[in-house]
Amino acid sequence: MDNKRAFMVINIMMAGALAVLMVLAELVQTAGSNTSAAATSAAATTPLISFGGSGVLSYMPDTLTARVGEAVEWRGSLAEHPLISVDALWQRQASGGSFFYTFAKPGTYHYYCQFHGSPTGGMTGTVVVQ
Ligand SMILES: [Cu+2]
Repeated sequence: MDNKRAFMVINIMMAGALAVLMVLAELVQTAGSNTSAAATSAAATTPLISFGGSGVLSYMPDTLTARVGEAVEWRGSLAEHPLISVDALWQRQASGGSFFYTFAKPGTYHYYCQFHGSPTGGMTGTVVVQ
């Protein structure tokens, strides 16, 4: 095989490999979008706020939208981060790893960590109920 022919063979092989890669990338993308769609619908059924992981003094997400009559879950160490409602809907919840609250009326509800926040700042969060 001369150099010219060898070069052509390599080119054809590269084109084939590229086509395979493009098909694989499309498959991965499709699988990825299916996974995120499933995660989105799961999040829609269980509004979740997590907090206090790895020394992070914030709530994730810091603003959550929920529906009237839907239970919202706060998941984290309530002993290290007692949860206080600014509107006095609930007070310190020091037991267990989760706190659930169902909002009965639409509105904007603010809350904070007793140790690392206050009604006006620090470790705070908001639930918007529609
Ligand atoms: Cu805290």
